[in-house]
Amino acid sequence: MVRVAGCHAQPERAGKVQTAENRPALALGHGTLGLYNSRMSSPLPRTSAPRSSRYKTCRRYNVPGHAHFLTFSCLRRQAFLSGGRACEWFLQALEAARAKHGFGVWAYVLMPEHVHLLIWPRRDDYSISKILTDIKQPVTRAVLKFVRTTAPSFLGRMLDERPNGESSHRFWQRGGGYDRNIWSDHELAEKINYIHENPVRRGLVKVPQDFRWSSAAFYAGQTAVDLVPDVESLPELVIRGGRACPR
Ligand code: NI
Repeated sequence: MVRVAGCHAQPERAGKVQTAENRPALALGHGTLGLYNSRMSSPLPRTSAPRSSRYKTCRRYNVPGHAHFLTFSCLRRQAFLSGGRACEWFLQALEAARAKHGFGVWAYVLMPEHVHLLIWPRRDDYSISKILTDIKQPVTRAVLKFVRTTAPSFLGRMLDERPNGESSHRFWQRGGGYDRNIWSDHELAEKINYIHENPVRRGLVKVPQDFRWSSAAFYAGQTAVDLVPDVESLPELVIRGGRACPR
């Protein structure tokens, strides 16, 4: 079995190690605006030459035929995805991006403050950056429109003030997040199960399929789901008891 470090041990951007999702609860709640500003204000320049494999994992690799394990977070890892409304907007955006770019969605989970996606671009010529933009941008737009009209006080939590004085409202953490190419069936199965077990590890549900905002229920045999994953394009795996296993 190939051992793969958990995604949260990986950096979201060069120079900024994304810490575990069990970051103290205060990061998710109230009055935390700006808590991580000092941490985030001095990332290493992205233009620096690759010096380590750790850096390399942050690059966008557009390799035909390979699945991508993507992880990205809400601004300052706030729990913007803890409500159903934002999750529904996310899945609508994912559905639209899937249709536009022609990638398969193999697995996903929308955790309160971060997202894991396992996608498989079917076209030879694709751009993970463009795919991510088309997934994330509509969510930001929908949320901002909603917040501006119904809950303007929430705008402060979405305010991203940069060290250079510029500021904007963001739903997502700046940067592309974390992108890993999947090279083996073992790793593929491991990542699918890892994704689905996120909410269980967090204590949000007892079993993966009980979490509404993931593809686990479909893997467990339920078909009435918000977004049907493209499992038919997973030829090398078998699903046993809701878990993916290499053949
Ligand atoms: Ni996670």
